[in-house]
Amino acid sequence: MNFSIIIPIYKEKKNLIKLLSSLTKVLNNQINKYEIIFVDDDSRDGSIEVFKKLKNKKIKFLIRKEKPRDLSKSVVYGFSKSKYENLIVMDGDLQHHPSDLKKMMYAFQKNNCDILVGSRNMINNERVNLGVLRFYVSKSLNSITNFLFSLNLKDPMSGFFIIKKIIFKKSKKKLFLLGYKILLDIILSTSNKIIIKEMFINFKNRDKGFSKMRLKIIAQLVYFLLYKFFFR
Ligand SMILES: Nc1nc2c(ncn2[C@@H]2O[C@H](COP(=O)(O)OP(=O)(O)OP(=O)(O)O)[C@@H](O)[C@H]2O)c(=O)[nH]1
Ligand SMILES: [Mg+2]
Repeated sequence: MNFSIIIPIYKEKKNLIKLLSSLTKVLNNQINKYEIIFVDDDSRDGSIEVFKKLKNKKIKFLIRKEKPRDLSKSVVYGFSKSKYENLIVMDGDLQHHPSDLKKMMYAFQKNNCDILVGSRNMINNERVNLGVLRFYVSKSLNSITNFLFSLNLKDPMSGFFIIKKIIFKKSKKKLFLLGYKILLDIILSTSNKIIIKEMFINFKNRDKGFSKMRLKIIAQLVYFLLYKFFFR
């Protein structure tokens, strides 16, 4: 199997070297047809310098100049530049660990699913590693989402997943494309019946850099859920 790994980043310079080294280690041991595409929303924090020094042709660094910056649009931009048939999305701040990727790629292949979601464990606050308030807000939004759209997903808001490119292409016209929830956006925008599997992943606190999660992002999510509920 072949994979394009899309990593949206905004001011993540402090995490890039560590991420690249653990990610390439996992991938080189696992598959030979892969590429890693970083989509930087014009961070201007020196991230580009990290990539200029690399001589690995499998790693691409794209700068998205469009304003305002947006995570979903960055991911889709990365998708549009990808060359392989299976797409992986993960965060660039090491909260999603490359070691989980190995298990996820294996499960994706074995189950022959359309989407494999790396789910944070929302049953137990300790394991999921979110702050208490954020944990309960996320958990409530998950329940509301499952109820509104008749889904049964443990973590529909996850930013760590593998998807067949064909499924993304079929959903493309209907995408809402705003904010953080590109996985849910794709799931709600495809009219075909798709096979989704979930797998628990480790999710740890961010060590370096800073969170871009803001109240605005939650507001965008509520707007997105309402829009999809009424106009899907
Ligand atoms: N291209 C792009 N990437 C973004 C944008 N906002 C966040 N990101 C990246 O998307 C990933 C997730 O963003 P985070 O800020 O870590 O969000 P989060 O993981 O939900 O929040 P924390 O748990 O607080 O870190 C990281 O790799 C960010 O650098 C954006 O507007 N554009
Ligand atoms: Mg993060």
